[in-house]
Amino acid sequence: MGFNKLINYKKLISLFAVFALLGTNMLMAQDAATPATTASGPDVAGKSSVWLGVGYYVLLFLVLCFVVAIIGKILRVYELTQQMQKKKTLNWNNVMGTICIIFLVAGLGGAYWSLTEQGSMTLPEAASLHGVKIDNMFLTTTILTLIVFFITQILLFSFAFIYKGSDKRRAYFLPHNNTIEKVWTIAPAIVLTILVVFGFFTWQEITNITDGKGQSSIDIEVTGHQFAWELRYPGKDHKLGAHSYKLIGGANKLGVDFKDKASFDDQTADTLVIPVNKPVRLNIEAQDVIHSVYMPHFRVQLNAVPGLPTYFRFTPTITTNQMRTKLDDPKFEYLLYCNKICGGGHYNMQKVVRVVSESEYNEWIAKQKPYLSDALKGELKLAAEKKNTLNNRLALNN
Ligand SMILES: [Cu+2]
Repeated sequence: MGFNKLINYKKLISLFAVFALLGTNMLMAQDAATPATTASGPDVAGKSSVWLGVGYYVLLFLVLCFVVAIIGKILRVYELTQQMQKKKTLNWNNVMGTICIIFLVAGLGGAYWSLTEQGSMTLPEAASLHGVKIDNMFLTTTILTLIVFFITQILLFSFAFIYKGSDKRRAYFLPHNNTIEKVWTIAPAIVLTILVVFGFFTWQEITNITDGKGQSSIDIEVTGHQFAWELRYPGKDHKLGAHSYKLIGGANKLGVDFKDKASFDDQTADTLVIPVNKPVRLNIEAQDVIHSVYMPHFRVQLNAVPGLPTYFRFTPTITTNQMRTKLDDPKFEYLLYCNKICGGGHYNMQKVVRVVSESEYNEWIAKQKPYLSDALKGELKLAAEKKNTLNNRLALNN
C-alpha cells in the first residue's frame, strides 16, 4: 500500500513539474514576444494576456491528454468486443510499425525543414583570420554528424517497420557477436578521434599565433563588471600599465597602478575600435562575477573570470564599412556581447566594435581620453599628501 501511495505521489509531483515547466516556458516566450511598454496601463494588460496565454496552453495540454486517453479506451473496448465475437483483433505490430514509418518521414521532413529554414540563422560571415578555420571545422563536423544521423535514423525506423513482429516468422535470438561489437566501437572511435584531433590542431593554431610578418599585436584591456565593459588602450608606449584589484576605487575604476611608468599614457575609450588586418590581443578581466567576451563575427569567445586574467588574439579582416556594403545595411555595427548570464542587466552588456583602416585608427586613438584623468590625478595627489603627513607624524612621535 505504502509503495503504491509513493508511486502516486511521484506521478502527481511529475505532473506538477510538467505544468510548472510548461508555464515558465510559455511565460518566457510571451515575455519575449510582448514589446516593451512604458505606460502602466498597457503593461498590466500585457501581464494579464500572458496569464491568459499560459492558461490556454495548459488547457490545450489537458484536452490533448483526454483525447489520447479516450482514443485508448475506445480501442480497448473495440478489442474486447472483437474478442467476444471471436473476430480478429487489432494487430498492434502493424500499428506500431506504421507509427515508426510515419515518425521517420515526419522527423526527416522536420530535420530538412529546420536545416533549410533555420540553417541561415547560424553564425554570420566570419570577419577574422581564424574565423574561417573555425567555420571549416564546424562545417566538417556538421556534415559528418548529418550523414550519420540520416543513415542511423533511416535504418532504425525502417528496420522496425520491415521486421516487425509477425506470427509467420520467429525472431532470431542474438546474444552476442564480437564482430558487430568491434565495428560499432571502432568506427565511431575513429571518426571522433579525427574530429577531436582536427579541433585540437585548429585551437592550437588559433591560440599559439606567432606574429607573422613581424607585426606585433595591439594590446587592449577589456574588463567586465555588472553591467558594462571597460576598455583600456596602451597609449604611445604600446604597453598597458600594471593594475591591481586593491587599487580599485574612486576615479580609478580599473585599479591601474601608477607606480608603473607604462600606466601614465594609457587611454580609455567608449567604442572598441581596431585596425583591419592587424593582430589584436584582448586582455580579458572581470571585477565581480564571471562574464564572457563574445564577438560572433570574429569567432571570439572567452570567459572573463575575476582573478584569472586571460587573453584572446585575433586579426579582423573585414572593416565595418565593408561589412555595411556587403550586408547592404548602412547601420550595421559589430558588437561585443557578454555571453554569461551575469545578472539582471546582462542583456544590456554590449559594446560597439568598429573595424577601421590603420590611418583611421591612428587618427581615432590620438583623440581618446587619457586614463589618468584630472579627477584621478586629484585623488592620487590627496592620497600622497595623506601618506606624507602620516609619515611626518610617525617621525615626530619617534
Ligand atoms: Cu556579463
